[in-house]
Formats: sequence, structure tokens, C-alpha cells
Amino acid sequence: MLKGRLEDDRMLTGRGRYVSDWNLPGQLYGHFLRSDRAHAEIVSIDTADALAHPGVAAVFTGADVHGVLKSLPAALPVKGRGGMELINPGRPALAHGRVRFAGDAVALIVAESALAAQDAAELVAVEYRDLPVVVSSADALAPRAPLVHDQVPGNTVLDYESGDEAAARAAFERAARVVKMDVHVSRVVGNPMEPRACLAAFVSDQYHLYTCTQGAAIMRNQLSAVLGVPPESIRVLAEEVGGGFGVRFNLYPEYCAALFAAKKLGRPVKWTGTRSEVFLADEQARDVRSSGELALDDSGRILGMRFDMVSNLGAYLAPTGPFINTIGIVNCLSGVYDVPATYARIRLALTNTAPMAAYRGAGRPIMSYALERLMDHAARELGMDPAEFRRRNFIPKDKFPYKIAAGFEYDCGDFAGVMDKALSSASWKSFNQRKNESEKRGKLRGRGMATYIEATGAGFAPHDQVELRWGDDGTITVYAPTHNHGQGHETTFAQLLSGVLGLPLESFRLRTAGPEFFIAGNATGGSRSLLAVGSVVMLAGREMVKRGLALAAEKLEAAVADIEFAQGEYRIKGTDRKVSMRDLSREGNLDIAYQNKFGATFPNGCHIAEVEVEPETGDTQIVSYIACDDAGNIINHQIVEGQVQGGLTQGAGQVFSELAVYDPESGQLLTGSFMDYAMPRAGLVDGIKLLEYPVPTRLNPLGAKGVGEAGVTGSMPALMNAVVDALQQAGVKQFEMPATPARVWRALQDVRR
Ligand code: MCN
Repeated sequence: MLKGRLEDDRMLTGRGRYVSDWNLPGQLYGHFLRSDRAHAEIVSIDTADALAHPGVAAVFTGADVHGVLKSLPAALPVKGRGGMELINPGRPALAHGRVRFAGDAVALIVAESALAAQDAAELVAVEYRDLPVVVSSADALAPRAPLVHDQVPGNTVLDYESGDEAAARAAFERAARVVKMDVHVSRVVGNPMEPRACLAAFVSDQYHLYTCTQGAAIMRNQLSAVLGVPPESIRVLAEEVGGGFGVRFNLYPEYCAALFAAKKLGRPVKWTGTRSEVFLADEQARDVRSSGELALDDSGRILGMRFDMVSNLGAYLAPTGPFINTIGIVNCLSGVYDVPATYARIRLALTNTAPMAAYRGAGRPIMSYALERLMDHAARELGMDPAEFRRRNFIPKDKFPYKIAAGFEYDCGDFAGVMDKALSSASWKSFNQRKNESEKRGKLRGRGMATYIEATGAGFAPHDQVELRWGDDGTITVYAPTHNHGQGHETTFAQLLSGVLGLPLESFRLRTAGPEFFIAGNATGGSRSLLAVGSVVMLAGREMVKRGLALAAEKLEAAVADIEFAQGEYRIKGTDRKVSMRDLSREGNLDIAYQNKFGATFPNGCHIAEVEVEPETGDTQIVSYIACDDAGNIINHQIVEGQVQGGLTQGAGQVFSELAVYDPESGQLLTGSFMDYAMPRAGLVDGIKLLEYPVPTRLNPLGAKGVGEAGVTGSMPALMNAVVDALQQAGVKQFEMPATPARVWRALQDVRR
């Protein structure tokens, strides 16, 4: 049995090539001067002293790129309420005329060394005229709020809706009871281990960008919009990328500015960002406020659901920001529940904060959090067991395919089966006993549940292309559009092909972003790599077997029907006359280019958490965590386990410690380093138990659903429900994440008074 992943040895022994490991002859180094204020007019920029600094080759500002580079793209395939179109106020590669968040790149200084560029940045004199600042979405939508962009009235780029407003209103009118809950999914910083970096070059009329990416093809298309050249004139290159988590999906202004500089100077330009720049200028995440309500009949059946949300998209639209905060949220609008009428309104607001887009879950954790918090709250209000309340409302097994109000169709699932397995493993019924034991030790024990569902697999590109090419050494290189940056694709794609071709796992290499090939398709995101690209890889393998059969028939001088294929060899049935695939590949063309597209699947699960709160300190521990997930058929159980653990830890990080805080007066990020921003540690999620409940989908040939984000979509509501369950025993009525010791302690103190 395979132990670990094929890629581990390379990475653990320091042989991985990360972005800042790339160097090109004659390269220069870039440093970005960033705005030290959140909102101001740029009155003037004087670069003379910086240019005179030893080693400085150039200083570029917004005025240099203006009119040469176009705005970063951001679009949405749908309209908003009343036909409203998304307003994209545009984002330049370097701020022009105005800075709109603390960290906005104002100038690119290029020099013979990184230090010279950094030193010279201090010599750039920028005169600003400060403007009023707005950092929260509530303030941004308030009447007479300062405008982040003059062309965006009310700071609202889109007023979006989904579902049936009139049907939902009718459901609320006839409801026996209405339960409401407001939640804020807090703002967090993605913080992959590797800060952003790039090496930009202009080679034989082609732009080359070595950078942190989740998929070269998508980034190439985005760059094409900014550079004004066709995607064929651009190569995005990467091998190892030290974590993506959604915040490495899009292109960033710095990459465009570096490419501009490389072309202008005729030399490659390298930039290696710092952790501070990750905090200030990476896309941030979540920050959605939701007011949710359920219309209930007197038996606890849900008649209708309504959500009113506001997303804080920051100072500019990140390319995927609008999509994630609309379709990304509503694609599982009513969760796992059979609800006749649902409606959601989402307003997308601009503020003087870093742009916001995808982060593990990309919208779905917002929906699951808003809905599953509301479900636990409603059960409490009704005096019902939260599991029983959910069971009463589940979409039954025989009702698939099931179309939800937002238009998406769930193909399969067994929500009650998933929950029953989790309930039994969590010893659900004996919770009170454990609660009493905790109480004897002076602790508050809380229990929370989430029965989440998410849509995985939707992709922007119309097709996923893959190529399988034989090398002289008998290995097969797999070219795929989804970049592998921690998910183990090198291993699972090899498993798929090994299964089809009967060759050892070590026969396969994975390449996703190189200069020597140009394939189209979707980036890694939306947990689609296996179900969509993996399916295409497997089918490409089958194509290879088919093509080899024709070649083998010719070679062996036999009829195709008389030849069988096994373990990489074609053999005339019942004889020892055979030829290997490898030999055939030397003589004929066995290389395969293949494309196809497989779309959204709906993984789901039931997560049950128990926490213990120490009232004297506010310290909260996870004492039990059961995750039972339906990811369809699974290719690699160990990788899937790691993925769920990782997602779950990110969810726990957001629930217990992480929080991006902007000062409302100045717009400065107050949590701009690991001294102020607490990442989760392994001990936080000690002792979690993961269970599988596969219900294979028919929507792809693997029967697989996505799993890369499931952990976070399930854990955020389950953990927070558990914290709130503990706190409400002490009389706390309202509590928002993060449940840091200080905030928990404060909430308990407030009710004691
Ligand atoms: N898999 C499987 N069986 C299934 C589903 C998946 O064996 N039924 C395997 C796949 O073959 C793959 C892994 O599990 O090796 C994850 O697969 P999938 O669910 O297809 O997700 P992706 O590979 O598309 O990964 C994307 C997802 C996202 S969107 C984010 S964000 C995220 C995540 O994965 N970022 C990560 N996991 C991450 N893990 C690491 N280490 N680093 C990141 O940046």
C-alpha cells in the first residue's frame, strides 16, 4: 500500500522549487512602496532621490502604467436585483490619483538588489491629502458614507438576489412561528506559508511570469485582460507553491507591474513579498454579515427561509470577489433542507480595506454558517433536539434530483444516514451526562452540530484539457490545468492512471505550469480537481489504452478483438505474444491530448463538536469532534483525511483565534503580524474523529465529490454552535466569533453583572 504521497519526499528533503527559488540571468529586484494610509488623494510623487540611489534602475508609479496596462478584471455572469449590473470601478496595477487601503501599491522601485530597492523606496516622497475612511460594510452602506470610488453610489457594486421573494414572503405570512438570527462571519487573512512572490520576464515577445498560482490558464487569461495581449503570448510558470487556500487563485497588481517593468527595462524583475505584505495586500476573506430567518409551522417544519447579507469586498474588486459573494454563497442556499420557499439578498459593499475574495470554501462557509447557526438557534427556541429538528426538515433520499430555489440541482445524498452515523459515533444521547461531569469540574460544556452541504466542481473555463506525453525514460508526464499546492494531485492522478494503465505509480510526473506547454482549463479551486480534472485524466488514460490497442494489433499482426490489455501490456489472448505500451510509445504516437468538463457535485456531512469553557479564564477547548462526510467515492483515504483535518483546522482557527481588525478611524490594519493575528496550532484540533459515508455521484466517471473545503464548511458552524451552547447556559444571549479567551471571559462577565 502507498504510504504518504509521491511528492512528500521531494518537498521534505528540500528539493521542491518554490517561487522565490527561481532566478534568471541578469535579473533585477523589485520593491513595492505601499500606501501608509487607508484613503487619500495622491497630490504628488517625487521619485528623483530614489532614482539617484545607487543601484536603482527605475521607479514606476501609477502615472507610468496608466493607459498602458488595463484594469484588473472582475465580472459576474449574472445581474442583480431589478437587472442591476455589477459596477467594476477598476483596479490599476499601481495606485493612480488615489490610494484606497493601507497597503495599496503606489510605486515599484527596481534595482540591482532587493535591499537597494527597499532603501530607495524610503526616498520616494509622496504627498497625500487624506480622505475620510470607511472600513465596515455597515458604515459603507450608511447614508452619506465616504465614497471609496466616486463612480460607485452608496459604495454598493451590486445588489444581488436569489430565490423567490414573493413565495418566501407568503411563507412568512402564514408561519406559526418565525425565528431570526444575525451573524457576522469575521474577516480573516489567508496566510499561506509562502508569501507572494514573482519573477517577471519578457522573452521573445512573450511575457513569462513565475509566481504563486493555483492554475496557470486562469491567471494567463486574467493577465491577458490587463496586458492587452492574447493569452498565447503569456506563460505562467510554477512548480511548488507554498499553499494557496484560494488567495493564490487570482492575479495581483504586483505581478502586472513587475511584467510591465521587465518589458520596459529588458531585464527580468524579481519580487519576494514579506509576511507584512501578506497581511496588508493579499486578498482577505469572509467578512459577511447575515440576517437570517426561518418561517416554521407548528410541527417544526420549515416553510420558508430568508437571508439578508452584506459582503465587505474591500477597496477594489478582486477578480473572483463578486462571484464568490453571490453565486458562491447561494449555490446551496437552503442547505440540506426541503424548503418550499427561499430568498436571499446580498449587497456587495466597498470599503477602505484589502480586497476580499476566495478563501477555502469560497462563499459556501458563509451560507453554511448563517444557516446552521440559525438551525441550532431555532431548535433551542422550539425546545427541540437539534438533530431531530434537522431530521424533520431533511430532503428525503427519494426526492433526488432536488432543485433548490437558487436553481441548482442536488443529484444525490443521504443526509439522515450521514447524521445517524455521526450521532452514534458522538454518543449524542448521553451528552447530558458528560455535561454534568464537566459542570462538576467547574466547566461549561457545549454541543454543536452542523449538517452542511456545499457545491464543488463548478469551474469558469468551458473545458479542462489534459495531455499525457511519454518520455524517453518510460515515464508519462501528465499536463493538467489545476495546480498542485498541497492537495496531493501528483499522487492521486498517478493512482488514477496506474489503475487504468497498470504501470507503477512512480511512472507518472505531473506538470501544471511550464514554458513548454499551453493547455486550457480551470484552476485548483472549488474542490474540483479530482472530480473534474481527475476524471479527465482517467478518461485520457483510457484513450491511451484504446489508441495503443490499434497500434498493438498492427504490431502483433492480430485482430483488435483478439488482443487483451493488462499491466501495461497488450497480449494476443491465450498466447505469450505481447508488446508493452512503453515499446509501442517508442514506435508510434501514444501521446494523448484530451478535454472534457464535469461540473458541480454536492458533498455534505454532519459535524458534531463538544467544547468545554473554563469560565474563570474564558479558555475554550474542543473536547470531542466527529466529522462524518460524504465525498462520494474516495481515491486516496489518507489524503482525504488530511484535507478534512486541514479544512477543519482552518475553520477552528477562524472560530477560536483569527481576526483581521481594521481601526475604524484610520483604516489601519491593527492585526498585521503573527504577534497580533493568532493562527491555529495543531493542539487546537487534537482528537478529531473522521468518518466516511460515501454516496457516489453519477455526475462524473469517478463517482467522486470534492473534499478539499468540506472541513471548513462543516466546522465553522458546528464549533460556534458548541461555544454558543456552552455560553447560553450561563445566560449569554449573543456572541460572535472569534471565541478567544478574552472575548469569552468578557461575555461571561457581562452577564454576571
Ligand atoms: N480526493 C479523493 N477522493 C475524493 C475527493 C478528493 O481522493 N472523493 C483527493 C484528491 O485527489 C486530491 C485531494 O483529495 O488529492 C483534494 O481534492 P479536491 O477535493 O478535488 O480538491 P482540490 O484538489 O481541487 O483542492 C482545492 C481545495 C481548495 S478549493 C482549497 S482553498 C484548499 C484545499 O483544497 N487549499 C489547500 N486544500 C488545501 N490543502 C493544502 N495543503 N493547501 C492548500 O492551499
